[in-house]
Amino acid sequence: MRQAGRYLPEYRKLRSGVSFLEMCRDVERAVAATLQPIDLLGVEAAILFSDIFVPVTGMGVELDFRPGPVVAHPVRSLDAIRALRVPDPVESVPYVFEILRRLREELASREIPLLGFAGAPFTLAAYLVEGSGSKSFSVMKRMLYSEPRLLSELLELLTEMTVGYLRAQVDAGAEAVQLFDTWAGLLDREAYRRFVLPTHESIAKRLDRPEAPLVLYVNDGAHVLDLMVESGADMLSIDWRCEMGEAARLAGRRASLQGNLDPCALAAPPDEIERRVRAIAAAARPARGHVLNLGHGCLPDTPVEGVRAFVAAAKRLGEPS
Ligand code: 1CP
Repeated sequence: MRQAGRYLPEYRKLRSGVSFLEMCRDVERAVAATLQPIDLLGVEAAILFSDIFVPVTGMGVELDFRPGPVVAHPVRSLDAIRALRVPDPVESVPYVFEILRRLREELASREIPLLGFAGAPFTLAAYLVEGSGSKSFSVMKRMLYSEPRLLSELLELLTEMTVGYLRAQVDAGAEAVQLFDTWAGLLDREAYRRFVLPTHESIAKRLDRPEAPLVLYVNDGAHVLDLMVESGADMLSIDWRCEMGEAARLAGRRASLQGNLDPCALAAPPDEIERRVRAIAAAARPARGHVLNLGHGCLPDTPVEGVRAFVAAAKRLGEPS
């Protein structure tokens, strides 16, 4: 989840005077931003500071952040899709792998695991077709229903790119990788089965790095939890709307779970945060494994005190209540 970011005054200071993409390319600043939540909040894993759109810049797409991604020329035709390249990630975005190598050096002595990540093909396609974030992504959904083959071609290309990008992250030191499918939950089960599941299955199969587990997050995905299990991902990151007990029942021995406190619940008093953390952990007990986390990323107005209370409650989980 986005654990660095604008809710932290120290992040806003580090980010001042540069654009977001410049920050992602600046190895020193990106390493510092990754480490901030470890040092300031005591979280027990580090996630690479970058964005799901960084590798897309290497495909020949012109984009900017205002503050979310905005694509200069939305991709809506066969010609536009065929003009996209699947680059060698190490050549097109070398700084990502430099940041990972530097982080592994910094984190080794602290015994903090390092996560890499990528946007899932469907979510990247949604922004590329729509041109920016949207509530309903109706332009992308129009393509899905009126020109399904066009969308499939774009998804295949993005799947190819994502496999290479995640492999290169593991080779550079990522110890687990998380795939973020923020917008796949907009689809019904039939469309999800046709357009989303094959991309997850293909990535899980082709990543072929058994030493680095694949974590799959689908936002607003309560209606597709069983299809997330089908993907072959090692761990499912559960959206905050899902019932953890139900997820544990569906995943069985096939996948571990991560999640899933509502990030807005970080505004609650510390004892209420603790109560919720304990309820999530108890519901996850039957699961093959469980990593306590939020059920989506921190929002810019997240109270830092709430994040601290969450981390403290997590660390007290072994103790009696
Ligand atoms: O102005 C700023 O400083 C930029 C804010 C910001 C940050 C801190 C953006 C713009 N991206 C990020 C970092 C980021 N994004 C990480 C790094 C890990 C970390 O710092 O903890 C990760 C994993 C992401 C993932 C991401 N970006 C997703 C998938 C997960 C999710 O949150 O659903 C998505 C959809 C994006 C797109 C994006 N990038 C930034 C924003 C504001 C958005 C979403 C808004 C939109 O759709 O318009």
